Amino acid sequence: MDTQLQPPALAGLTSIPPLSNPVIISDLHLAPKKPKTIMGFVRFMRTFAPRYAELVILGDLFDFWIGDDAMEEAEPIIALLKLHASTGRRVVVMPGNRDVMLGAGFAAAAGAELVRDPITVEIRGRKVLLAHGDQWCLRDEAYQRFRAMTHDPRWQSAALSKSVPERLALAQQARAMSESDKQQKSMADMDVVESAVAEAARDAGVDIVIHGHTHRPAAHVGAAIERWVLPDWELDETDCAGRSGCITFLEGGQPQIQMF
Ligand SMILES: [Mn+2]
Repeated sequence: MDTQLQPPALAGLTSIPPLSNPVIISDLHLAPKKPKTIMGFVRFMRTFAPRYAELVILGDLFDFWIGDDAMEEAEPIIALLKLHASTGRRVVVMPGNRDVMLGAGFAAAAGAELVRDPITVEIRGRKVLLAHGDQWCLRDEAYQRFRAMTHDPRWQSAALSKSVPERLALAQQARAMSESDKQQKSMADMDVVESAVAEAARDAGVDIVIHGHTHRPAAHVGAAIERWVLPDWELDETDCAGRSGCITFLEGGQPQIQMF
């Protein structure tokens, strides 16, 4: 089998070396139709990311990803990541739901460490569970069935064996379905189930979880398990002022959300 077409679900690392001073982002949803968000990411990569030893992307960097054999459109973004990695900084990428098909070919091109979702990582001496977050949106049963399908290595292999135009058509279909679906669901339906996050944290032996996906940036720190939610990036919508941000860490491992 062409290694580039290895099912992405089997391609990610299950453990990585500790992170000394990471900046974490997620949910940029980069796509050609989002020029301002792309420019925001370019600025971030030139001015902000270089202050940190590691760049960690917790899913949905891209609005869609149909396979590592069709990444021409993303070349400028991949080149930015590769340049960053070439300066001795680490780039860690976890696939999300939109870009669940990010695989070993992408990771090699970007100079990135591709990781599984979720993964336990030591950050500034503290063990942290990192995840995209959609696995805990358990109130949406239809979505969880769809998620199980798209994370199945056999489904992924079958999808990757289709032609690029076929895959593009399927991705557009899935996208349209999810958009019409979303309009019928409440915000609560689409948020994570706290007890499921806490259970995953306990299983991993950690007391802190960082995830994205829900677009509801917040620090939930009252309970036994701290849950930090990353901001999404949206600089193109005309009906909002635009938002983007990240999570970084103080010495001792205390996270902080930064919006910009
Ligand atoms: Mn997502």
